[in-house]
Amino acid sequence: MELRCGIVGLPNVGKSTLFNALTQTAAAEAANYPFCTIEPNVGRVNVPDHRLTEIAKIAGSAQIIPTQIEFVDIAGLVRGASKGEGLGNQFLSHIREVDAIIHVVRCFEDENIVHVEGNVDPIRDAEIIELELILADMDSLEKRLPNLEKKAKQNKELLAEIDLINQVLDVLKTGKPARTLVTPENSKAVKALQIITSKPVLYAMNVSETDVNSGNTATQKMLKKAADENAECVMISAQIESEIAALESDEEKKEFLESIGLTETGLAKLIKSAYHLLGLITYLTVGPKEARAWTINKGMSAPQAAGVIHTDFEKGFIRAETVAFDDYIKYNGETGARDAGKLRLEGKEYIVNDGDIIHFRFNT
Ligand SMILES: Nc1nc2c(ncn2[C@@H]2O[C@H](COP(=O)(O)OP(=O)(O)OP(=O)(O)O)[C@@H](O)[C@H]2O)c(=O)[nH]1
Ligand SMILES: [Mg+2]
Repeated sequence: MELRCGIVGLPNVGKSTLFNALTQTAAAEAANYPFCTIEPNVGRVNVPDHRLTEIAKIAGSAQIIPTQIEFVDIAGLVRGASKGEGLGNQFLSHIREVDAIIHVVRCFEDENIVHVEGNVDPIRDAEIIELELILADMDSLEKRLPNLEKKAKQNKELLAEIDLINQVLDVLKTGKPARTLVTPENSKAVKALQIITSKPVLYAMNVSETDVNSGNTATQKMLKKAADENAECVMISAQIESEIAALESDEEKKEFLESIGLTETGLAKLIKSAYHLLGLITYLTVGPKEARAWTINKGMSAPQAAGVIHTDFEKGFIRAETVAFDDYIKYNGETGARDAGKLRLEGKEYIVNDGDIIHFRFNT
């Protein structure tokens, strides 16, 4: 289960700078002219998790395997994109299948960096992007309808999909994103429509180095907007992130962060937010061969969590031998935890917690 995030925003707001820093590659060209990114860039990064290092040390694991997160960087969207303005619209297809949208808004002043709308105003910018995404979704759904209606004459099962599309279109026509209509009951069906505004959104406010701790008037406004929408919002400095990415060792990175009054990288912040936004948690497995992290949905039962490793684990599930991370550390590993009565034998009904260290027993 790999988490995928698509990065959207106006041109020149710092999407590629952020993407580069996140993926620590120079694959996506970042440059001071709008539409610098033409092809979408896909990058995968390891999800930093200090717990893995700690349990690997105790268990003497030969290898550490973190979970990964994928970022897709596309060209900036502009006002009128849905009518063919700019380049961004044609790349929206690259983010139809992501799990979440990272919407980068510019909250930094810099007269040397062209702002396509003339001045810094993240609320206006966010509304432009949202409207373009709504129009793109409407266009995509309306195009599908005639064909579906034709097929539905033979295949009545398609009627439900048509009905859902019409419901979504009604919402989009009022200028609201499709996510406002998503419920636990319809979420799967809506997801299958592969539209963009149904996906949860995380705003990344790109600020200058000097504002990264306390923000500015633009970030205050954005925070309020995000709160009103129940969206996640993080403050990040793409510039700082790229400086951090250029540093070699973790030690240097930590020192640099501390010197500017930060405790974690923007990447860590973004990932935390994305996990929170999507209701994801991590459980761990450990042994002499490897210490490994697995991403699952919060609320998954032990067999479902086992199924993320292998479907056989789910089918043949017997029990989950579980130690909480804190106990694992406190009692110096599995044996110590067992002796202290902290190794639990959990059954089919067990709901996995974040940081559980699990050994699955199963039949094949
Ligand atoms: N001062 C300042 N400049 C930044 C910051 N983030 C990005 N820039 C600069 O802004 C310019 C555009 O950055 P990109 O990352 O290419 O922007 P983009 O959003 O990917 O733009 P498109 O690909 O054209 O949509 C580059 O010259 C960056 O160096 C920042 O936090 N502060
Ligand atoms: Mg770019």
